[in-house]
Amino acid sequence: MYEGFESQNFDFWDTQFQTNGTLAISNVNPAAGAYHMRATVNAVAAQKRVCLLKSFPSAQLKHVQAIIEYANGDGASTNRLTLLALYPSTASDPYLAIITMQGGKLYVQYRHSGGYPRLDTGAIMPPKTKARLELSVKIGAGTGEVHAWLNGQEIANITGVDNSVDGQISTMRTGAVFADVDYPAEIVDVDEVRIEDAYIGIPPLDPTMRTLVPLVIICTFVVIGALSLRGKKT
Ligand SMILES: [Ca+2]
Repeated sequence: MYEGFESQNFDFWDTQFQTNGTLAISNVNPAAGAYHMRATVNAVAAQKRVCLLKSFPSAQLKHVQAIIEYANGDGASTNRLTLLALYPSTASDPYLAIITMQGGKLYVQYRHSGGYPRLDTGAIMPPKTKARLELSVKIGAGTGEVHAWLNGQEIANITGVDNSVDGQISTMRTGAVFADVDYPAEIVDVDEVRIEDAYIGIPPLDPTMRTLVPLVIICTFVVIGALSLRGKKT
């Protein structure tokens, strides 16, 4: 499944969370095409959830990716901003895996054996910079896996995961999936969302544009050809 927001609506998505913030279609600096999603997070002392949720048929293995940019960050670095997440079918809030930015660094937190261990990936995702984030979860009772990538580089490779207690993978979320109580005002831009059954690496940008452009070129030549034929007859 692919979503590039070129339809200028949220029809692709199942749920919009706008707790202490707003979601909008924006044409300011998209990653590809002309439009993207902009989550604006308000500077209030409360938890924030300003994100989109997509459901899909439950699966043992799922891979999601998006091109994401955040504007400000949190200088104090004590507050977390979750940008990409996969959830199970039997519980709506406890996640299977999330990619979280804190103080410009990326962390992966995941369901494992009744808890939620947190991995410091050591990877840096600076503000005002587009980053392709990818997250992959495989369900298993001790054979599960969690992987994450930043701009094509694998930053988390976690195996031996016990994450089967909550059921299969059935939804994903992106945007400001979660921001802590004291997280400051923020803007999160999301484009080029892909939900796949396996790792696909870095695909070309905006497949809708790639089919449109050759079509426009072909049509232009047909029209020019028709006009020149008409010109010869007279
Ligand atoms: Ca787009």
